[in-house]
Amino acid sequence: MIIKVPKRLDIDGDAALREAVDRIAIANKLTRTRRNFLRGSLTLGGLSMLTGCMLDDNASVEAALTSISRVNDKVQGFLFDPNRLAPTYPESMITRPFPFNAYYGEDEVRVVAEDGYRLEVAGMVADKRKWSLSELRAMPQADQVTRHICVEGWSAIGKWGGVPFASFLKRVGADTSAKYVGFKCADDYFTSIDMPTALHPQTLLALTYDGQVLPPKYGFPMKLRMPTKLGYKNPKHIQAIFVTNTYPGGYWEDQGYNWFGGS
Ligand SMILES: Nc1nc2c(c(=O)[nH]1)N[C@H]1C(S)=C(S)[C@@H](COP(=O)(O)O)O[C@H]1N2
Ligand SMILES: [Mo]
Repeated sequence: MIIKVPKRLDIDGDAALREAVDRIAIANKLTRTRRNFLRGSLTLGGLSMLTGCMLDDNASVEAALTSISRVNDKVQGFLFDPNRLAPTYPESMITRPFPFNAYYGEDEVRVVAEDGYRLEVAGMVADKRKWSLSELRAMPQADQVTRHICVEGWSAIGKWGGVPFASFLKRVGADTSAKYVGFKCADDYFTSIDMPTALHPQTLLALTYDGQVLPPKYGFPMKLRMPTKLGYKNPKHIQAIFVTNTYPGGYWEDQGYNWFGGS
């Protein structure tokens, strides 16, 4: 299965976290992956009844599964509560060292040079000016100590600081009635999120980790940090941000991970 809720997570005595994990588990039940979907409850016959099409070739099976998966994203978007906050923790609970993860090993971490770096902003925004890091650092900053949960079965508490993403979107004049915000990264990673999560008060355009400039392994020059979403939805090394109504998918999402990926 693709969305795994880590079983070894120590959630005793943390009711808010337990609830968040339960909500992810519920979302997961609603959103079976393509392979599980075929292996699991529904037969191809049942699927063709649901979609009203004859599923006699691979392309139409794929199309039917994609349309069902997109419906499940909508259900999860509906369940998402834009006012509910993810749990926060005291600094004494920060996991040290905080784990590194990417689709490559730590010896291949992308090192982006600060000189000449400019964040690109595109799509449905009024102001497409590029941003230097010092301009981003001059905006009001916030920080959070929250838990990162990776579908590979680990979780860790970390401290990130940066620009609340809602204020950044406001500043660039983003059309917040658009459906998606997409991210292109300096490695070959890319992902996208729903607008309500982009505007969530804990969604942070993170420039620091544990009070220091974000180190390369955690995504220099910036990552989008969302404690309401699983690890793979949190892009590191962001190069470009775009606002769109066209579904942008993502690196793992295009390989079957659930697109909403959150609680
Ligand atoms: N650019 C980029 N962002 C990425 C990834 C990646 O491979 N490349 N991996 C994702 C996954 S699966 C996880 S769990 C987190 C890991 O972040 P960390 O190294 O800060 O723990 O980054 C996410 N964002
Ligand atoms: Mo992950």
